[in-house]
Amino acid sequence: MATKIMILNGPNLNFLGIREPHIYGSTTLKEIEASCQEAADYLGVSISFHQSNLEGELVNLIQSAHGSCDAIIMNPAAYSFTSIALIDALKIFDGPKIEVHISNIHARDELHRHSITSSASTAVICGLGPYGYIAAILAAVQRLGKLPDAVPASLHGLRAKA
Ligand code: CA2
Repeated sequence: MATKIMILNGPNLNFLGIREPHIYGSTTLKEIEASCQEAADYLGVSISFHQSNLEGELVNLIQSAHGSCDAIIMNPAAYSFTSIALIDALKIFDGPKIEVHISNIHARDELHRHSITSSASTAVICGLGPYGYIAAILAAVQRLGKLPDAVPASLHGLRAKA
């Protein structure tokens, strides 16, 4: 059966690329979804991509991943700093859970610095911009044992652009 990854996005991320581009860049959530789909197609895995402004809806989605998805990638946005409900829901899920933040939360102001949901995550990726989602897909597939630990043979000979 194909590997299934659920990608979740928390409150206000539907405004990515539209407001505050100096912090979050100019890429929209639709464009991030399209590049995640492209990466998933390339890897031969399937993704479902969601955004919700509602904490309970995110909890329901995490619960629905139990038994139906192999990994969860989540940008909990502001709920990163407040949500015990998301922590409890994440603990129910056995597979890899990768938390993503577009900005480097460690370099942000006091309010946006201390993610509590990361304690229930396998790994946290932050500060890479929208590429963080692609890095998270690769990491989730690797954690599931479906990509090698080292540089895959298919990348041997790959060179960065001059
Ligand atoms: O960097 C990230 O991905 C964040 O999770 C984004 C959250 C913020 O609270 C975290 O500290 C870091 C905020 C998402 C709000 O999204 C907006 C998008 C455009 C304009 C305004 C807010």
